[in-house]
Amino acid sequence: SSHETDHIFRSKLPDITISNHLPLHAYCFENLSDFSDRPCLISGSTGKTYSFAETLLISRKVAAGLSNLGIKKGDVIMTLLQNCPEFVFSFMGASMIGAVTTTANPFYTPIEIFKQFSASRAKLIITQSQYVNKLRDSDCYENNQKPEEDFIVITIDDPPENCLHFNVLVEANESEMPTVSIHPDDPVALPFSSGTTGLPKGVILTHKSLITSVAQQVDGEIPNLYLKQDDVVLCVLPLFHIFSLNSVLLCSLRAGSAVLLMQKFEIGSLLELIQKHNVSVAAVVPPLVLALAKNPMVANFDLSSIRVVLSGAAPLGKELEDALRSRVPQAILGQGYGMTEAGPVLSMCLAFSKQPFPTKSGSCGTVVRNAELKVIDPETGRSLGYNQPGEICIRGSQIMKGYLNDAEATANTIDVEGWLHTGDIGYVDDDDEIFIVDRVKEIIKFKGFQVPPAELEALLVNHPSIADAAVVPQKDEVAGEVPVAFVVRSDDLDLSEEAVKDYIAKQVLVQLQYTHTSSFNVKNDTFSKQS
Ligand code: AYL
Repeated sequence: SSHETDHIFRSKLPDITISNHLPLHAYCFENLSDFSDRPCLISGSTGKTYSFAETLLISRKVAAGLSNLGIKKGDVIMTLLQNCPEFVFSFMGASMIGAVTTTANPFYTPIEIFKQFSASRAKLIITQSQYVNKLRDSDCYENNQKPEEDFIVITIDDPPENCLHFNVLVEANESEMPTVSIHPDDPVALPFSSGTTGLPKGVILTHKSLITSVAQQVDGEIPNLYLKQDDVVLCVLPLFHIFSLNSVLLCSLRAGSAVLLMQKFEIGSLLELIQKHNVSVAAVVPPLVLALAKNPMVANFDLSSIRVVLSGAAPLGKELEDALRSRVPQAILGQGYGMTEAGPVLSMCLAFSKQPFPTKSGSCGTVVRNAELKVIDPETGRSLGYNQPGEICIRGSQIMKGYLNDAEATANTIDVEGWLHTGDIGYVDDDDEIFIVDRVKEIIKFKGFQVPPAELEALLVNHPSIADAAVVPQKDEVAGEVPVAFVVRSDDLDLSEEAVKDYIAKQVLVQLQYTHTSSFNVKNDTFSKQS
């Protein structure tokens, strides 16, 4: 598979100059003077709005505040937050002092949080008071796993004992922010992902990778994802996941669009907020498309402000896309295809462009500009041409620097020529549109979230009465996929299914609470009637 014979796919849009020499915060706020008084962040629950100028100022104060608490360049902070303005101030503030944010799911169990916290060596956690108990859970500290160093806990609401209020950050004097020199290859975000195999690992995303990815979407004369200053972009997908962090938050900050923050997904308040704030761009995952397409409540609301629906993180069926189209006929529907390790966006629908191209339903878009994509035969590694399915590989400045402290996993994912191997099987059609048809990696996608089978298998075989276990995906109408475990009992022939479920539920997040309501409703309201 000599690279001279590689068939390389590229965007239909020309390459652009990307300011990826800047630090991420400087890039995001680079054009701020054009729209400094426009709304930047809107809190869905309180209606409170922060302008771009206010968002920048508060982020600077938080940067100074973090520095006052001893956070230095290269240090890691953890956000354990639902979507809220403080998430944005924390992430941008950390970037300003060269610190790195690892974003964790607040619905995680104490053990899962602890694993990410200790692997990332975070020095400070910013969270909500309701989650502080999870940080004190002693179960995690078995086997001498107790954190070596003390860590600071900050809450955005009334702080429990031994925690600080977020105000200590916001009240800092921004002029006391230290000047740090940031290199484009310095890390700025550390999301966790299991990639193509094994357990969750820290994914090192640098200033250069995130800037490149954002620019590939929203920069240039003809942006691939055209966001305008009068757009209101829905941020209901969690910011701890790279889809929302990158394609919603960072892209909107760069483009000058307002971000409507929703703490959690609930169909009624979602529809109300779309109508009230005239949401024009909605980033969604397939289970949310299902709710919007099928929930009867949708008929009672005016969704005519929506001009773009961007679905990503899991396959979107053609039927579902068509069902949504009948609900929002004025909107352009399309997909983005990403992977945390890829920075994250590999491809984006070209109907979202400032000069829209015709696109097909079911496609994941076209490879982003300033990047190379190839499709290889998984057996031979040989690169394939149009319409031939194989493993999708991507190369460009947007991809991760590597996995944290895991050179082996990094080398297994990014080859010596710089190609990142996704573990996804797809093809590129005659119009340069990408279609994903299968997956060769060990990952289950539950509502767009990763469920690493290796993690569940490791927990299962740890049970004294389980000799062996295998976890596989099963198709599910609402969640896309759900994990199913096959278990071999060792001695205890009475070991019940319920006991195994309880044992797992104590250790890992089993059902994501904020999507639970919706799947429940959708099941009851529509499937029984319509299918
Ligand atoms: P991770 N269609 C099918 N599968 C998809 C799609 C899609 N549109 N998008 C992601 N996947 C699967 O790290 C695929 O298997 O990132 C991929 O390797 O949690 C895996 O999910 C990666 O899972 C965007 C749009 C980010 C999407 C994303 C993806 C974030 C998911 C930004 O604009």
